[in-house]
Amino acid sequence: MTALIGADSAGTDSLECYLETERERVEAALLRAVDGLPRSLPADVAAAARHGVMGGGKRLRPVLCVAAYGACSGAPSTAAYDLAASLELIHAYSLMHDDLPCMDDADLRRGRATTHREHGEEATMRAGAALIPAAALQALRACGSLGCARETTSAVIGVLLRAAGAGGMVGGQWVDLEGEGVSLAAAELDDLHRRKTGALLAASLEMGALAAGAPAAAVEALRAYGRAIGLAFQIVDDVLDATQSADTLGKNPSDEVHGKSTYVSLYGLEEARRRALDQSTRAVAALDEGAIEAPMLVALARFVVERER
Ligand code: GRG
Repeated sequence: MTALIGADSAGTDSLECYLETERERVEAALLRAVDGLPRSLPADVAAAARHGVMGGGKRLRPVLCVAAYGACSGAPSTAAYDLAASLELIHAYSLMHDDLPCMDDADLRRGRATTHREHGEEATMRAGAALIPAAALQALRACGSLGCARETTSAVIGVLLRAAGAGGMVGGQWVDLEGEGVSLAAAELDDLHRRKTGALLAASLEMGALAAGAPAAAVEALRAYGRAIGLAFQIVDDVLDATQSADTLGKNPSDEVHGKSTYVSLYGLEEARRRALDQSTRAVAALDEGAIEAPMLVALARFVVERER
């Protein structure tokens, strides 16, 4: 299988160009999604949702989804970006709720005021809740536009909702909250992050592959790639939290403040970095094993460990 995008080269310049173009397409899909939110939403809730969704960010999950779709079918269309936007709606809600005073109590996200600081706690809570079913509807409509069969549509939405739910992101967040001030063992930390961060990242790849009608072996290879970069991503997140300033991160480093166990507290900086690199290498090996030729996914595995925010 060959990726449509960037099949010739995956150097740093081409990765930056690719990411910029892809982010613009994702932004356009997100704008369509936000403009399409139910008119019944009260104005303050709709404004909070717009703030949370359109607030920038790396857009890594949708980019991965479209990259997987492209690697399996060769032709990402507008509808593929609409499908990918469903993941970002879930991600946006999780950040909006995570920043609330009852959780991280954060003032800054992506270099600007968090949604509740701008629109109030109540509107932010409601907007976050409204984004969950909106994401499922978004995926449902996109699968329709992509011409997915009924069983494929159901599999794609199942992957999204399971990754977002108690066995995935929400469950990981519970473990994270319960783990504040407690020293977690390595296996517990892996489990926490496989759920809290890794599940949605892996779902991004799996959804793209499923929607493209990829054979089971390719779906499995992309899922394995997703799991590995999910772990690499989180290890790097801990490294950045321990080493970077709020200016660079666009948010205040908070792991130490909240007494969280991190890969840095467990292994130290150097070993944490080595483990992130190891997971990135495993991700690329999973693509090779699945005979998936996708230079941009290879480059994205590198981007995940080399990123600075
Ligand atoms: C009430 C238990 C409970 C759950 C609600 C709040 C919540 C659901 C889940 C939170 C999950 C969470 C905060 C995951 C964070 C994962 C993470 C590392 C986010 C940062 O992702 P990036 O770096 O951010 O991709 P950008 O800004 O680039 O989009």
